[in-house]
Amino acid sequence: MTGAATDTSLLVVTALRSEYAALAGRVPGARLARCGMGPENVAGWLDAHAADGSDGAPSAVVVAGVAGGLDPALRPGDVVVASEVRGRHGRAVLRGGAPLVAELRALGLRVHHGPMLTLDRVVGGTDEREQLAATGAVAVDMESADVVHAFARPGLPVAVVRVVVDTAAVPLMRVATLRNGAKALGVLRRTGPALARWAALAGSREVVLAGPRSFCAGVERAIDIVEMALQRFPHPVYVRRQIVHNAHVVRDLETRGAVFVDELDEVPDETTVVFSAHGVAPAVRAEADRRALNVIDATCPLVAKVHAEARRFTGRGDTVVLIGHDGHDETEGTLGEVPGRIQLVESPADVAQVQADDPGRVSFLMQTTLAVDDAADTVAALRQRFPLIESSATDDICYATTNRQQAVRAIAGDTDLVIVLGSPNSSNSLRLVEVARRAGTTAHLADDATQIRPEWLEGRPRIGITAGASAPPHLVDEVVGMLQALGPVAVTERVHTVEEITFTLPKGVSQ
Ligand code: 2E4
Ligand code: SF4
Repeated sequence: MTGAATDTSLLVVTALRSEYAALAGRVPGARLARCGMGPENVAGWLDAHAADGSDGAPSAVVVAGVAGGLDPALRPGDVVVASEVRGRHGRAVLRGGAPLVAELRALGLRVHHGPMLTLDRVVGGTDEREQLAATGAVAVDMESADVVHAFARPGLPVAVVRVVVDTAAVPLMRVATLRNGAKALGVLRRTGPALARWAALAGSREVVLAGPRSFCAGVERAIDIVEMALQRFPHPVYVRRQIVHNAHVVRDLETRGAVFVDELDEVPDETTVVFSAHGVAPAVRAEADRRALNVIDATCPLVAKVHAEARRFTGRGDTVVLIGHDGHDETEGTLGEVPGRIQLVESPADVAQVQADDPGRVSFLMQTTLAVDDAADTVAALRQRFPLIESSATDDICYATTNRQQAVRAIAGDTDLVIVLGSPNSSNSLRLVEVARRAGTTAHLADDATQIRPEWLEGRPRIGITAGASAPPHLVDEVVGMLQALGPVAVTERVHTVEEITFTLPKGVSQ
């Protein structure tokens, strides 16, 4: 149970008098402390108010105050929630702070989640800031790592929240710093209630992982293709559309030299372009040929199968219906296979609009990532109107979509909340949320742990987790790690189906 929800004994540790004043009376139910500035004062405070619990054991600890910005993206007034602290005791990862990021962003604050560095001095010049930023630290303070070290124990949630005062662009000792100091303290004041809401999450939970979840064979192949293209061909390697609909996958490949574009007119001549897993219309291939681009096709073979059916059905003169979502990359590619010859229906209500010259010669295709139950309703409506309608011998909704939906349905009934990891433009991830909700559970989509709102978790001790076919598995581990940092967690996995499918790579990269 999330037992600490009402009797929270959150300890908020501040260093400066002004930080203390900013939060006094603004963190409901919390005990506020002032440890003084710098490691020596922290050590003295720890001795006097032992972190061993003799002063009253806290159920959660937040180190809160102001900081100096290192990452050039930071501006005065931005909030940093530390993903880890680095100091004289080494490095401590703070997984439990992630929901604070979501909560503070919901207040309209600019929030960064990254490593915080603790030094025993104030960082001065631009050069030093640049050197420290190069280590990956986003901000610097003088107390956090020491306080975190003193309170490090399993199951005790600890977070660090700092508001940026000075940056490389606006260093200390400028008149502007006074203004920015006041601004930062104003922001710090606003964080108070969120700190209390976060601390109320301390407690034990059960986690049920749905199996299968996360990457399918088509996504693994598509990512492998981009990675191999990055190894084999000059940079940048262009990718038309998101290789798969996941922000983490795209960002990771961007850092390694991939450039994502919407259309081929953004791709320079004589360069390499990868087509995304969702498939492309023949007109796009023709354009790439005409431009003599080095094309590598990452279309999933199961999407390519639907394109082949589109050619076969239209080729024999059928009226062809595609069940899919308007505007989706895959739908666009399949419709473009035989332009003007395929009619899109999104739901049973659309079936009445289908125009067929010969009702005895109608066939249908499907987008590979539909909700199986929704699609069945639309197929039933089509069959009612066209009793002789045909489809391919094998399902168009792919094995990975079907398996993930069955697996999430299997855990939904035994959980109070299902978290689906995936990006908002990922059709199959969105369908997992819908399937879980239809099974009677609260369900939310999150790109990663920093999008999980404390209110989702409140009063919900049994948490199901799954991930869309385009969401990397490490995101699931990070959410489990976040929950473990909030209290004891019993993790089980319920495997509905074991997947063994793999796809071979296309010629352009495999030789
Ligand atoms: C290609 C086909 O189609 P969806 O939006 O679910 O794509 P995503 O990239 O999220 O998942 C992989 C994928 C790719 C699914 N079907
Ligand atoms: Fe291919 Fe299915 Fe994965 Fe889409 S979800 S990439 S169709 S295996």
